[in-house]
Amino acid sequence: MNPFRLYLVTDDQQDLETLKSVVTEAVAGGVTMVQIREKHGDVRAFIERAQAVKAILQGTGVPLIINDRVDVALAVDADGVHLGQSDMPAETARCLIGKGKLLGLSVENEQQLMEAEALPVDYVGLSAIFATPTKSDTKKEWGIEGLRRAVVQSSFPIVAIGGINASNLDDIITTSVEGIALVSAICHAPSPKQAARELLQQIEEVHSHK
Ligand code: TZP
Ligand code: MG
Repeated sequence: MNPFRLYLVTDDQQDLETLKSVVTEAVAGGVTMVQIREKHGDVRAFIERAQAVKAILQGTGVPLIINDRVDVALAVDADGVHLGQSDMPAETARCLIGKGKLLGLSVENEQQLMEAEALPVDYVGLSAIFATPTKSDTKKEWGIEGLRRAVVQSSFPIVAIGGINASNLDDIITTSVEGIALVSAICHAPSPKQAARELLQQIEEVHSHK
């Protein structure tokens, strides 16, 4: 099973109890990977939240990815790390986490996408496909055509992120992208379980017509 298919990225504005219930429901709904993304709290809170999510994912086969921080990933023995362009260099992160862990990198333009080809990463996150209130400092919108070109160009699996929801998912999937990552479409849904389940069904539906 492709682990990138439906990739949940958590909302750091949600408190610990909400985070736990969102992740529990999203996994029940079928998400294939979970990234803990913390932008505002301290490192202790980050570790506490990562440990709580790790406990939920234990035994499910759903990998746990830590955003930005290799130290937190090592501290909780996560399955991988997702780096931004201003985080630790990918080569350094790979040395620290070892070969058996997943390493992802966000790319914000064509230059970074090309440079990633030489890096020891497992997948690339294309940021951002569409403008989104969840992340206000995105530099570029790849759009559907930009995503399509990137999928052809890159030798790595591509994960699309930014403004993705049920209304634009069909267009995203027809680009043959390996995965989609979402925050609000799952974390802010009335039922994260139902949202994940419906998104997954929609993805499978589009694939079955290709
Ligand atoms: N990186 C690029 S856009 C984004 C991140 C973390 C946020 C995506 O959130 P949403 O709510 O799925 O648009
Ligand atoms: Mg980051």
